[in-house]
Amino acid sequence: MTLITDVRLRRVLDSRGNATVEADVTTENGGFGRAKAPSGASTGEYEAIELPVSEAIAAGREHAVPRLVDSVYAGDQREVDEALHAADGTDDFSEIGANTAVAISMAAAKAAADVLGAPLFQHLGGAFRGDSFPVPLGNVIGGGEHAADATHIQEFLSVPVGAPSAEEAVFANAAVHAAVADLLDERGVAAGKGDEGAWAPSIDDSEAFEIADEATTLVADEVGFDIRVGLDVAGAELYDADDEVYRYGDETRDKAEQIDYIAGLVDEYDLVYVEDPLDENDYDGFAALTDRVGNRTLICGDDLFVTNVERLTEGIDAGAANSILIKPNQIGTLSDTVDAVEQAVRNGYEPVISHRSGETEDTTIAHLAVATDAPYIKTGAVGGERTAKLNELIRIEQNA
Ligand code: 2PG
Ligand code: MG
Repeated sequence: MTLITDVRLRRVLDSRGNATVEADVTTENGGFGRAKAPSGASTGEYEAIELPVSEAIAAGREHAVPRLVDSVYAGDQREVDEALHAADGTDDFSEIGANTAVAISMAAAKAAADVLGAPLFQHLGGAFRGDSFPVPLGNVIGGGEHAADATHIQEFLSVPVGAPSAEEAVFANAAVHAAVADLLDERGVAAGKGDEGAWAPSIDDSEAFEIADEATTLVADEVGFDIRVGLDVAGAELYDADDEVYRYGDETRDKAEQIDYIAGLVDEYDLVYVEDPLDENDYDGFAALTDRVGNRTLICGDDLFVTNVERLTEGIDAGAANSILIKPNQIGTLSDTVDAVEQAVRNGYEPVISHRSGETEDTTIAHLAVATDAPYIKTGAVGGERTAKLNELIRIEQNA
């Protein structure tokens, strides 16, 4: 009843003004799903390959569409995703592009949900979920690859761990974002915004810590629940492999110093979450840091694991990290994405469903986070392509 009858691919805009792939999947009985691929800036070395959009669309039309139309059921997500793998024939989607693959994979899921008359999260496995909701990680100050002349650490995140509902958590992050603006203003610091809508002032990381700490404390007092600070260090972007040091402008830290530095920050700022504190090849470093502070904070692998079950399994064996960032376009299909979530949960790793710095109004990740009962979702604090997901989370919470 969900046989795919048509797949259309087109070029549309993303939040950075770049082209991205949009897929429309139509099924018999009038099912329709539309999805768009996001795009990273601080991409991991081991991610599935994003092809230039025109190439990805041409290859998708030539190889993937004929395998799907009139032969695959949109409701059988594994069959859809196997067809995408077969159409591609490589292990990193370098033939049809992970951007085309992920857009079709997500659009098929939406078309199947449409035929069934169910919300996407239910179709994706949410029928037996409890009533907990993912806590949104809101990027409030940032730099790195997402903004020029701003902080070295890529993201300072507001984490409303004590929020009684997704709705209150979403508004708390927006309030922290506004409080940061006031604090910057008081200090006479001008700031534009980075790719994800976070403030991107030209201040050093220590000042950003002070401001993030103060803003979260101020808002926590106002709203009456706990809001903590988290980070995405994006360590691979700071790492200079030739000299084996992490570069923070003129300052450098070797591996041992980097581990000490991060462990010190966890204690000083009571950090609840630290993503990619070390380079994407450094399983040992991740393991050493997890051993030191993993009992009191999440150490999350993004570029380290790239939503890839094999890399995650290597990390589990090494004791590296205790959390994984989950980005469907890093691996190319929803089936591979859910496999990574399940492998994480089986091994006590917390999955964090995430946006990319280049986004669209697509809301699939909000449904994925709810469907998989993920404890966290990282999808910004403000900005239309970010609020699309946050508002969808509020609607899902209210069964609207
Ligand atoms: C990250 C992401 C999203 P990008 O590093 O976690 O915040 O950034 O999409 O640029 O990889
Ligand atoms: Mg990251």
